[in-house]
Amino acid sequence: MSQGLLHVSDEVRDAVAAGKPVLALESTIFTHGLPRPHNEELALATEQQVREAGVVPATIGVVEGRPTVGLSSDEIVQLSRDDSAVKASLRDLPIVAGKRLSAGTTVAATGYLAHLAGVRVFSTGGLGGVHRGAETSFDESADLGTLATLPIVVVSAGVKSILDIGLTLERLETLNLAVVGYRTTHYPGFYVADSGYNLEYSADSPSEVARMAEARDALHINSTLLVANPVPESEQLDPEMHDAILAQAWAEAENRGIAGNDTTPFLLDYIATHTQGESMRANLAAYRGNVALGALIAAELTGGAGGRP
Ligand code: PSU
Ligand code: MN
Repeated sequence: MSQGLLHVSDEVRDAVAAGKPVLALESTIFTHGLPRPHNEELALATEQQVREAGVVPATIGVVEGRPTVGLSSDEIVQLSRDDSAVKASLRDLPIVAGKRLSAGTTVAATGYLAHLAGVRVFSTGGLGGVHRGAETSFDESADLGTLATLPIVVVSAGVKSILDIGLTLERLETLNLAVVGYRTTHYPGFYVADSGYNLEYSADSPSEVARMAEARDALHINSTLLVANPVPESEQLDPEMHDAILAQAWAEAENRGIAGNDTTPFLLDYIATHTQGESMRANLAAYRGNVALGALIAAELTGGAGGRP
């Protein structure tokens, strides 16, 4: 289907129309988040994981200017290998479309396109948030403001500890973004199960999350329900190692005078390099867990895997 510019694959369109469960997945994770060839392996394995759960995967990105909900395997491979693919947040979509560029979509852009296509649940790794020093840099991800306008469910493993987690949680409150921990009231810190910050509420099952989303919709509240799903403790980055490496990474960034938009890639690269792959392992485990939970929530919201009888 093409509703004008937006392309929705036949499989996703048919599943949405039939009330079958669909799970949205982002593409920045494989265009910009992970090194090759892990990136395309992960993207394809994730689609397979969703299918095995009886849910239709809707990987979302921009292919040669065309925003697409339900990328084909070939398109996923193409984007994964494309050096010229850019990272597109919501504000970039018209520009990349006009310029016929290919792009990985951020949480903001992916959530927006998912909602346009009628997809209600979206699993990602880590959300964007408020950067340290934002009180002078104003650097806050557009993910937050955008999710405040989208009545969907987003499952993440929290935000990375390179962000200012306390300020991020404050902004979520200001923006009316509800956050529930999945079986925990400890807000997860992406690489680690517990960031040290607490949440007011937890949800104990996919059906409880679905009830909250249905109540939100019944009340015409148009903001995302965020589900914070911790990486399993057995697969987290050792918290002591995590804290030590993060402190070193910050010190090194300051030493080298790294600032602004270069800070995040530098810190992530430093953490990856100095944990001998442990952070990557935790990253992948967190993502896998979010995809599994998102599939269960999508199934609950449509009356079970395979859709309503
Ligand atoms: N967090 C991560 N890794 C990522 C991202 C977030 O741990 O790759 C990506 C997501 O796509 C998120 C985006 O939506 O970065 C946020 O970027 P920005 O801060 O530029 O809005
Ligand atoms: Mn930013």
